[in-house]
Amino acid sequence: YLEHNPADLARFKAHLSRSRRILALCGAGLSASSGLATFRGAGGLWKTHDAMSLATPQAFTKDPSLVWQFYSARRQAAFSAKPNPAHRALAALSIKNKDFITVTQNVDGLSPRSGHPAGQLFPVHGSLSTVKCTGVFCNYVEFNNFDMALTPALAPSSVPSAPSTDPAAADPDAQPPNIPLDELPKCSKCSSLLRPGVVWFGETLPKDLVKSVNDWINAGPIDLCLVIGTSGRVWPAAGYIQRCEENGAKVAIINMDIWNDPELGGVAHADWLFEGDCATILPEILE
Ligand code: BJW
Ligand code: ZN
Repeated sequence: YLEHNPADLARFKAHLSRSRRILALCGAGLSASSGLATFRGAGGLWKTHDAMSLATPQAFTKDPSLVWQFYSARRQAAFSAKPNPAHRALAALSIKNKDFITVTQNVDGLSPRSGHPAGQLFPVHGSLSTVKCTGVFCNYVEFNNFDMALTPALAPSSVPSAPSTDPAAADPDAQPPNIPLDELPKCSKCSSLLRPGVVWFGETLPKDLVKSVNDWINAGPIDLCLVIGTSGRVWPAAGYIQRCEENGAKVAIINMDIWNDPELGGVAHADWLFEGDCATILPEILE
């Protein structure tokens, strides 16, 4: 990997320079050096709650106050965060190569804000900057820019802080207050409860995006798949790695923690393993 095997880096760069069709699959590690917490491992806790268990329709039905406060804190954290050199390296490669697409599982909006061309970016788990109606017959979706608190009860001062990558900043005992249902965000069309415009476990990914990614994958041989800052455990996103390989792609994994995570998706097949912070590695290997 990077520091230890310069020959690998040279081989990677030679392959990259010959590559035309490239797919990057990104996860929370891409935004880690922007200060946003990942889901698994360090930083995967919000208050005493496991971030993964809050990202479900069941959690929202059971305790919408808790789940809204989690997402409100995440919205504020994402809005104040800045894109890092890894986002910018992907944006720059996209501008240079129109046959390069990025499938991101991240909902933080940092890739779009880094200047990543929209047509080459597929945020398959939705976005923190949209909210949608939970009403059965209402399809209301609203773009809601982050600096506006959704309701007074969710204003920054009333909401506990976002999950933090700094363990010292976390107060493990602090519990968020219980916000009454009628003080949570409501639909302006039908007054049902609004929810974050993200994809929870058990829900289908946005059909139009999935179709576009499938069409791109099926359009011909693929040269390279970059797996960046993701544990590769969540489907169907993780499946894109193998689908690229089946279409001929070589696989490069860029991850902080390759050796401590034996289950890391795709590792067994990878042609290159670059271990470290992708904000350092990507600008170096993609330049
Ligand atoms: C760094 C770094 C640095 C840190 N530099 N690296 C097939 C098999 C088994 C199960 C299923 C299957 N098909 C479907 C399922 C069920 C389920 C699933 O996948 N379950 C598995 C967990 C077993 N999938 C679904 O339910 C999906 N829907 C679906 O398939 O619909 C059809 C269907 C329905 C019902 C039944 C069957 C089919 C939907 C998945 C939605 C996931 N949603 C979330 C929440 C989004 C909203 C939010 O943000 O809150 O998406 S969950 C969470 O996980 C989030 C992430 O996008 C996603 C992936 O996590 P990610 O990004 O990989 O983060 P981490 O924390 O896991 O990893 C970070 C990595 O970065 C680590 O490796 C670090 O080492 C590394 N790192 N710092 C480089 N600086
Ligand atoms: Zn509605």
